[in-house]
Amino acid sequence: MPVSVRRRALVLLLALGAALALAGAAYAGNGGFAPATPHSPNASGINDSYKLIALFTGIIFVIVEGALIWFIFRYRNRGRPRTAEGPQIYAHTRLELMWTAAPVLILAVIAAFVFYKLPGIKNVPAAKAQGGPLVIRVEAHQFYWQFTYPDGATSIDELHVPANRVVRVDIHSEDVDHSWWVPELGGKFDAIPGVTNHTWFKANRMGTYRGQCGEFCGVFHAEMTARVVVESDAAYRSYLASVRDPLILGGQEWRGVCAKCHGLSGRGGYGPNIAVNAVLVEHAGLLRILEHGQNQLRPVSSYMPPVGRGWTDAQVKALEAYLKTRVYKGAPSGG
Ligand code: HEC
Ligand SMILES: [Cu+2]
Repeated sequence: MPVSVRRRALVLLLALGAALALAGAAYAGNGGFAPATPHSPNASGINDSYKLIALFTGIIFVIVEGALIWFIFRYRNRGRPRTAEGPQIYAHTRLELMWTAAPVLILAVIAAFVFYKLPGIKNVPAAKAQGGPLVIRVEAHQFYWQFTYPDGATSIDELHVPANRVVRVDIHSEDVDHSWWVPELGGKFDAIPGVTNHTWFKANRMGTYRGQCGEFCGVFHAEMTARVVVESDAAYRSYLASVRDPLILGGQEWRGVCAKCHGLSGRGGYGPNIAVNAVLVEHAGLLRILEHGQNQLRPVSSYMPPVGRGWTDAQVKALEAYLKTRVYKGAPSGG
């Protein structure tokens, strides 16, 4: 191949590569370069800090890369021999002072701004007028989120809260490390066994906010999505009443916990077909699997975690009610 053709092919390849690399960003929201639009004061604080840092780094990027390109053209070779020495320039005191002081000033501005914003991001507001924050216990499990409300009700993978209410989120893990993250409602917080982390939010707009486990936690990590549904006070209260119904809660448990591995109808997927397995309707056996997992196949090629560790009686009963009526397809034993 002649050199010019080879060079053109290289340029074309690089352009294609760049187009591919940027395509994903272009299709994402916000042009893919900015964080999700915040809908909670703490998320706004994070977003403001991001913007300030992006402003400085953006300006520095343009200046440095602009100078680089300018120098490449302005001082190009022009047929001089490779060994020709350029002019030796040194000691421009004012310039040297400027490029020493400017970065120090920029870093000081960024640090001051972030420390000024930090309390508003980190500290849970007292919310005295609302009778204190609404406290939600978030439990991370392989591979679902469990939410416990102040009245003891639980829901799986879907958290409901009233709009404009300060919500304190207490984050735990029952097995391995996970990470709680709903970008529109604030930062990312690790869920670590034996440790309780706290964050908060106050959603200023009704709607559904999507979250995702932010820490690789096993085979079905990608299925560990959360939805935060922000709604009116009345809708929130009726939701709390609805998950008291064992079939509603049981359905959430089936879809959010078991079906991710065993398939929606229980006919198998990553886990075996269990639709006809009598363990589903046998209290002691089911309880043992929920608490200890199930790993009999040797060598262990597939793994069932102890998915029901820490479940309350009401939760186990709800699952049993659902399994009995909606999942189990075995012949009735007739006693
Ligand atoms: C992370 C994937 C995963 C999840 C989640 C999961 N299972 Fe399993 N399950 C498995 C695998 C894999 C096996 C086979 C394990 C083995 O025997 O080695 C299994 C086995 C079983 C068995 C067969 C037990 C036996 O002795 O034949 C039952 C019943 C069962 N699971 C029920 C459930 C129920 C109920 C849930 C929800 C509460 C659930 N599983 C959640 C992966 C999963
Ligand atoms: Cu996880």
